[in-house]
Amino acid sequence: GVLGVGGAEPPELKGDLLNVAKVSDSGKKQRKNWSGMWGELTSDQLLLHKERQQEAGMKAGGKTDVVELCGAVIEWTPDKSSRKNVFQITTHTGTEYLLQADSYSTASKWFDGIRKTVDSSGKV
Ligand code: I3P
Repeated sequence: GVLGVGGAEPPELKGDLLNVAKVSDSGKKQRKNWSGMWGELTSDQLLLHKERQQEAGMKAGGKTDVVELCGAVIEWTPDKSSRKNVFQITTHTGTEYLLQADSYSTASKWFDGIRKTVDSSGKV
């Protein structure tokens, strides 16, 4: 589609439980350990909340992983897991996350949203 003057607002998503495995931390390989995290896509970050209430800012102290999307790369990675619908985000610092949902529509909705954010975040 054609973007209007000023570009489109980045998409924002939340409310889905995503399976997440951090497989590299700044280039250092991590043991693959899947866990369910509540996703929240902002204009430039993917927040991964351990607890759902954190989405609403209702709960302090819970764990949230912040994935910076500026300069990140996102790709489907069917060969990196026995699970279906797996995609990978590699941040500009070399941290790699695998994300997965059993529902293809959920996985593709997040993939598309994150990809749009990645694409728009380089253009200030
Ligand atoms: C891993 C665990 C992961 C699995 C991974 C295993 O074992 O079973 O769920 O990834 O496979 O190594 P462990 O808990 O002992 O570390 P998938 O679920 O994505 O297949 P992998 O090594 O082939 O990635």
